[in-house]
Amino acid sequence: MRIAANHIAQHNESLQAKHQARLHAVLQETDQAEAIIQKLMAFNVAIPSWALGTGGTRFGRFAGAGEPRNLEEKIEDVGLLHALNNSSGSISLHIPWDIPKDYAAIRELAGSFGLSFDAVNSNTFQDQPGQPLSYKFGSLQHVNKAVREQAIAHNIDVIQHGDALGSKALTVWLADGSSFPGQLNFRNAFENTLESLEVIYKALPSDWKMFVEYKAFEPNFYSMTVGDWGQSLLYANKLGPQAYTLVDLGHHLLNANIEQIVSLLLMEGKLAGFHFNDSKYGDDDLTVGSINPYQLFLIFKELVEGMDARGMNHATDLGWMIDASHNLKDPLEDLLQSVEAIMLAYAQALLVDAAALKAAQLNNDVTQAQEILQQAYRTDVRPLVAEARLRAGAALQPLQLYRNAGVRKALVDERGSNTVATGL
Ligand SMILES: [Mn+2]
Repeated sequence: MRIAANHIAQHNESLQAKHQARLHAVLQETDQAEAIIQKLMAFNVAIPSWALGTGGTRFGRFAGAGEPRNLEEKIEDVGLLHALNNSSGSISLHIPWDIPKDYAAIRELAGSFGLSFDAVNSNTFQDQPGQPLSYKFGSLQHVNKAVREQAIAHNIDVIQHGDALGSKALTVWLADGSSFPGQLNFRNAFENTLESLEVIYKALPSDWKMFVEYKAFEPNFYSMTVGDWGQSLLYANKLGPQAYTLVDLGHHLLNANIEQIVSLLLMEGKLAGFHFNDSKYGDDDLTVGSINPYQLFLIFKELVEGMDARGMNHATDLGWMIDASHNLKDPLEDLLQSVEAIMLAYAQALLVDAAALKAAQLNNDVTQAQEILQQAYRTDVRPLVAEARLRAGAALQPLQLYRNAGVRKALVDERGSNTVATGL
């Protein structure tokens, strides 16, 4: 299914007068509006292929309807999002769930929706049918060299699939670790993992990056072999200039100061990018901005400040991706909300008066520093984000158009009500 351009135009026309009035109000607040709109138009967030179906919890899964049945339909779904918001211009694939049968045809299909291929993700957190050796006790860390070699070969295979599609990064997230004290020798686990990553690193094309994602706990509950940003940074520094630390917002212990982590990783030139989601307790994988939008704003404030300090391009120099799971909502509606939350936080961060903040910091004017941040955070930037979409031919109100156009019903009619997205 595709949303016709004239359908979007009609939708925008019906909302135009109200939009202009709201835009006028925010233009009174800042003289940066035009620059912000340009940056918003250039910004894109990758959609992971596994977020297009219902995720479920470890207690059960309540399937949605009209879920994508194959890679082609996943690309179609991301194409729908991108047509609606002009900010979902790439898809992140998961191997082996999304192995293409025909690379050229898949590239052509993605191109027809204006999509490119973001980082490819390997999977050694579960055993695949027919796999000779098990990852029950880890993959790249495993005490048995043959298991490590199998996991290395899989990661190199993922690089080759990604390369054929035009991806430029491999994301490695390991479930490796231990659930009981004494189970694992920490140093041996680290050394085995490093040695394995070194072999994978050598297989990277020269214009590729390796993203080393960390996670504090789960599925292992005593130790994780890439458990925090310090450990990830150790691996990345030892591996070399193509290796970076990937931050997933849900992969920290409760109340960790993620914005400070981001700031220091950027300072070191080792921040790969982001997996966006939101959480209340652990790795909840909820809709971005649904629980703590202020934290998201503070993170973006550090991203903008840190990237500007290094002269980086906001849109292209880091990897931006959603990594969420949808148990209750329509996945496409959830993703529209998540992308919107990211764009709003980015726009608010761009609004921060950096010079005034620096002056307040140098004067130890704590009150004024807080005022400057909250002035930006409390400005209603929704009209700026909507204007960026309007200029790009996308929808002023993507979620409203998605519902009014009956997109989910059309997908159910086409795919059936009992589909289960591949890989889930
Ligand atoms: Mn992640």
